[in-house]
Amino acid sequence: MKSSLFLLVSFGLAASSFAARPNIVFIMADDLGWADPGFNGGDARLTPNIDKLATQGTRFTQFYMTPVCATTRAALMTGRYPFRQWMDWRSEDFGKPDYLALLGMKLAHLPDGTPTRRVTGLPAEERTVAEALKEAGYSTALVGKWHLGEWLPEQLPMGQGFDHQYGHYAWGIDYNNKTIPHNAPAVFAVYDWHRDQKPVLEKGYATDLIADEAVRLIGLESKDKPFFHYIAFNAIHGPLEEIPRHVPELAKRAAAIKCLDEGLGRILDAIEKKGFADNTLVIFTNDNGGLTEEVNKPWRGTKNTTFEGGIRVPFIARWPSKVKPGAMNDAMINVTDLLPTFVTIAGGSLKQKLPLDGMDMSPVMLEGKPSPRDEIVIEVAGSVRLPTLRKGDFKLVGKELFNLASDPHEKTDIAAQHPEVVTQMQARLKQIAAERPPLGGLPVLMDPALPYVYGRDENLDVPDEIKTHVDAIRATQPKSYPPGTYPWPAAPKDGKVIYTGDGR
Ligand SMILES: [Ca+2]
Repeated sequence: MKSSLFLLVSFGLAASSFAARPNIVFIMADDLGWADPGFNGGDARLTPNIDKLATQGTRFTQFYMTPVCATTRAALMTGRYPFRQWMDWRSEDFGKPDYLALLGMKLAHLPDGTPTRRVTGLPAEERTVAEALKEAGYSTALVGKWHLGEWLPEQLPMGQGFDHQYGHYAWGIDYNNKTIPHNAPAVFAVYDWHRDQKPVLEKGYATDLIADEAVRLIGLESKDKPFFHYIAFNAIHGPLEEIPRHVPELAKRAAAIKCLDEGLGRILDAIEKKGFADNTLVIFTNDNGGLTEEVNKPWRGTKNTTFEGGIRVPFIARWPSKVKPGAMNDAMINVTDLLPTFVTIAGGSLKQKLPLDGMDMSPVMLEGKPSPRDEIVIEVAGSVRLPTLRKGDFKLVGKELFNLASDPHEKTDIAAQHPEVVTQMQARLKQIAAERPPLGGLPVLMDPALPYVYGRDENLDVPDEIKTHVDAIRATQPKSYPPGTYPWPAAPKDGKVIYTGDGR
């Protein structure tokens, strides 16, 4: 009696104060290919830490992100499909004439006639995973890339539930000089490196700095309060550069992967040293497929397509004694499922005004239960990519139908053999697309059209050293482009996109 009471009490204590509220460290790479980690056939010399993590946790082999950076981040933050906030469009697309033309829109102009970008971002009324975890008593931090709005304070990380912010707001930073070509309407450098939403001029390689900050923040945490750290490496998004410490052994892309892996290793060491490892859910994944089919082998497609190679990503979850080590699990999971899963694991509330598309996958991750999901809405009409729906084993990509059970590499279009399936899936996509809200007039314009620094308020008072830094970079940039040509890849057409540069 005495011993069973003791057991009950000690188990109850463990459940409520410790295991029930793990820290969550969510680490995401950018534009990594499916086949880049050693465990998926990549060069194992580049990814020893990623591969080691895989042996300590479960690899979820049917985890779906979205085809591009911003859409994945919107779905991750909200647990909702990105078309619901027009987040299937990226903020920078509203400064690109060729993208705007797809919406029947033209470039906006300031009163003085200067062409500029219409401001978009994740709407403030969305409840983010950071807000939900904060409500549940977690401290929250974003380290790295945001890409859900780069101008209005309410759309920046600290307006969306993060106690702390470090890194960049927009799509793809120069790893060393921390500027981004501001493609609205032309390409000029804008400074995009911030700590707690103040611009900071820092030397160093972005991947190393992101890892440094992640390590520093882990060092500041205690066992008294659970934490959610979202670590969004910009690696291995372009522009890729030579890394002095890896020259001449590694080419640019391989070096970027190696540095990412080194950063991950340092973060895991910090978690271990601080004694957090047993009570921390660590996830490593990637935001969308790589730029070429070669790096996404064996899947068809690339980033910015809805084929498997564009959306199916490596995903490892480690939580000692909770998530099975060294295992593989092919349960179907979507990025929208992360918010309800994290909030459930954290003992938080899923009651919210805006309905979730995501489902709680904690029974899948922790108990090996089957996935409750048999459908993923990948794209709907109004996106620049093909409307795409996964339903059971079937996947409709535009007009083509595939059976992923018998044809996982999407080689054979079977639409003609299954007209009734196509009709049903098209009807479902049409029904969901009707839930897309009106875009509205997007009346807020980026003013000035070419800021020194992203962040409307930050740009009001830019330190001179940053202005000098940006001016020096702009002096090296082209002043104009031939009429009708753009310094970014053309908008996707008929589901196809060709990457010629750094993966915008
Ligand atoms: Ca990306």
